Amino acid sequence: MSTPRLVPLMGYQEYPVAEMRRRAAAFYDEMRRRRTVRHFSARPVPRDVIEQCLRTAGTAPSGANRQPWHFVVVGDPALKREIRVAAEREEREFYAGRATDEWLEALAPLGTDEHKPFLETAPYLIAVFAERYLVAADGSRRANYYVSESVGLATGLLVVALHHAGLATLTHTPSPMGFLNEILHRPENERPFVLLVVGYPSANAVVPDIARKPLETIASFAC
Ligand code: IYR
Repeated sequence: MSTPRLVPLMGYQEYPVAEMRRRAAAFYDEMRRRRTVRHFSARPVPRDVIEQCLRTAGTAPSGANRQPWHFVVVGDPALKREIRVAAEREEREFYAGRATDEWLEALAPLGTDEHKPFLETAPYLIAVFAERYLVAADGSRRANYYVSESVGLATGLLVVALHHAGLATLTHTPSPMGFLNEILHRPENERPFVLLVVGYPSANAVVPDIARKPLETIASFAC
């Protein structure tokens, strides 16, 4: 058992209460503008911006600090096409029968269907993989902990970072997503988590007319 190595907390920044309020409100104003986008421009996005946003994703807290995530950035048109073909194959089955009527009814307000042209149009796809366990050199397995929670947090930070940088995203979850392991040559211990579509919205992008639940609905205070 190794002993913990503790160092002083260096990065923490406290603000006066008025400044705290201002920052919290300003950040909310920025985040409430975020919309999931399904109409992307083909305009190229600087790769270094994606890299920087991935660094932010990598700051997420994780179970036992295992950081059980891996991000594959796909910009190659041939790979994007392969992913589109495979995703649309699954989606066709989903919309034509695998989805329950109740599920299809829940999706109706979003106007989604099996056609996913954005998987080719958008300059980048980011396939997020969850590292379910680690494989040592001798083939033995080492467990990771709270993998979905950890990768969910990292993905959330990535979506925030990309929005903050001025890019649009779609959190896409073709189901099942096993084809991503094959196309992107990821090992068996990694499970596809989500496929993020990243780019500029197209000039004529439209979004569903839907609203966010108010604070009173999403939170209660036991104080
Ligand atoms: N994966 C399908 C269906 C879908 C499911 C949910 I839950 C959504 O919020 C949106 C879509 C698709 O991408 O069309």
